[in-house]
Amino acid sequence: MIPPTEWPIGRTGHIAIVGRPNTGKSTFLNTVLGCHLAPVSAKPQTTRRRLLGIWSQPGLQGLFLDTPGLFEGDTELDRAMEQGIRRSLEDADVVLCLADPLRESGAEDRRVAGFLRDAAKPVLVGINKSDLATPAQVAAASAWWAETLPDAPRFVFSAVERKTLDVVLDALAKRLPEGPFLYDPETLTDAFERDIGADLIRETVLEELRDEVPHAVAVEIEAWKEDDAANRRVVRAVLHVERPGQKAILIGHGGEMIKVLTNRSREKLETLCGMKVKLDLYVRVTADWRRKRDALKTFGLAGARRGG
Ligand SMILES: Nc1nc2c(ncn2[C@@H]2O[C@H](COP(=O)(O)OP(=O)(O)OP(=O)(O)O)[C@@H](O)[C@H]2O)c(=O)[nH]1
Ligand SMILES: [Mg+2]
Repeated sequence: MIPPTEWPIGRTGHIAIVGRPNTGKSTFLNTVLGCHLAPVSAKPQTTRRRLLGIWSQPGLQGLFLDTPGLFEGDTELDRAMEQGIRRSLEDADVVLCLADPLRESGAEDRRVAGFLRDAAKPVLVGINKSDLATPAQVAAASAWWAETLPDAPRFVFSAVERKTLDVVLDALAKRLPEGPFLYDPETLTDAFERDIGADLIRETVLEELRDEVPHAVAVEIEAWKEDDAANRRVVRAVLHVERPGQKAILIGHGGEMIKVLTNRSREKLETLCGMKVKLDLYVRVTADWRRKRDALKTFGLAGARRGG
């Protein structure tokens, strides 16, 4: 820990990462920080709450805010996610809007652009996934954003390849104001370890289950404590689902699925915590939790929370 009086002065500010679902926002954050902090999956709507990632360099502290993908939904959860995006845009000194050239730009990107116009913050557009996209796809995405947000410079890169990110990172850094660092330069986030753990368990659910089921799952950590004698972390988490049928799918035939979820999640938690983890997962039905504000608060998906 470096004491606050010794934190350097330099360019310091918030960078909101926004875009429609699945454009690579969380992947970008993880690559910049060099660690698996934010949940990532091939399914849309992976991120549900904003996450602060602190990128400290000599003379520079970029406070990245990873946000949920913007889409139009009708549940309390969808509204809470949208609120998280708006709050992040309010807090931002500069915005990185990520686009996915593999999918045609359309209504969702138009909505993102509307949010950005309302926020009236400096915007850079990142055309991501350049390792997968054809030159024609990159050109089409670039042309669409040039027409939609003519003042926003565009950058092409791949969020899975760190070396391609330097140009956009430089451009973001230049747009941050001068000031004292806001966080200890040795820390990567202000999120609680148990919240990151909950998100990694949910990431595992997204990886292992198909269709709509993973979207009906919320992870609540009931216990997260040290077992000093055994030098390990003891974690008990509940997977809340909305209906009994989903509970049966999560448990699986003869308990096969819950075993897979427990083993894969445990590996991730052990990497996160740097120690052995004893993990117990339970499945509980909390009917229609995505429509209930109280449930969202209990699960840390709405209301006051850390994150920049
Ligand atoms: N090949 C390749 N895959 C990428 C790249 N960026 C992201 N991905 C993949 O795209 C998928 C979505 O990535 P995420 O980082 O979860 O996307 P997101 O924008 O945070 O998604 P939401 O949280 O749902 O809004 C994952 O399968 C990533 O591995 C990239 O530059 N190249
Ligand atoms: Mg994400």
